[in-house]
Amino acid sequence: MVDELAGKPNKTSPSAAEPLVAVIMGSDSDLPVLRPGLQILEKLQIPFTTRITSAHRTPDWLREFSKEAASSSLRVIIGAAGGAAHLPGMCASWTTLPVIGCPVKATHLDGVDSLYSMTQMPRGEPVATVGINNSTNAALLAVRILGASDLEVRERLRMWMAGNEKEVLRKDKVLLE
Ligand code: RP5
Repeated sequence: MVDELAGKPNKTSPSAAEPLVAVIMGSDSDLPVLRPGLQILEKLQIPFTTRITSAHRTPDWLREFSKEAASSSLRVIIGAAGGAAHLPGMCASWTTLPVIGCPVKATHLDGVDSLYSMTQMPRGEPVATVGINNSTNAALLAVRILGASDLEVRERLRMWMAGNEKEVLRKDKVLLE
């Protein structure tokens, strides 16, 4: 699956000289779950980077990445992992940037293990956790964080939400026909 990453929104998205969001994951097997979120970031023109930073297979790399993140262009980190998903929690302990956890359904426990690993972070190092496999909400939360200090991003998000509203109302009318 690593080949699939090549030339895709891996490393840095095409429009992104300076990524604002990092989407880090425990394994390339998490990538399919992350695709919808990456598409949202692309649609809303948020420069992002994707990296594989396994907490247990490449702990030194995760530490290095997390420690350097705040002094780079990055403003938000999305951390996705399955199983005993300590990736975003460990990342949060090494950075002051906001960390969003995206639990991945990867084991016989259907992602509940990952959800609890992220949402049950002990006090001190928060991980803002979204629903299991919900990379869409992880991306949208990242956009909202960026939008809090960027009017243009906020406006793009507002238009995206207005588009959703229009679409649901259109479907509602279709049901009546
Ligand atoms: C976690 O273990 C990864 O985030 C992934 O969700 C899960 C399985 O990883 P692979 O065995 O597919 O690499 O670390």
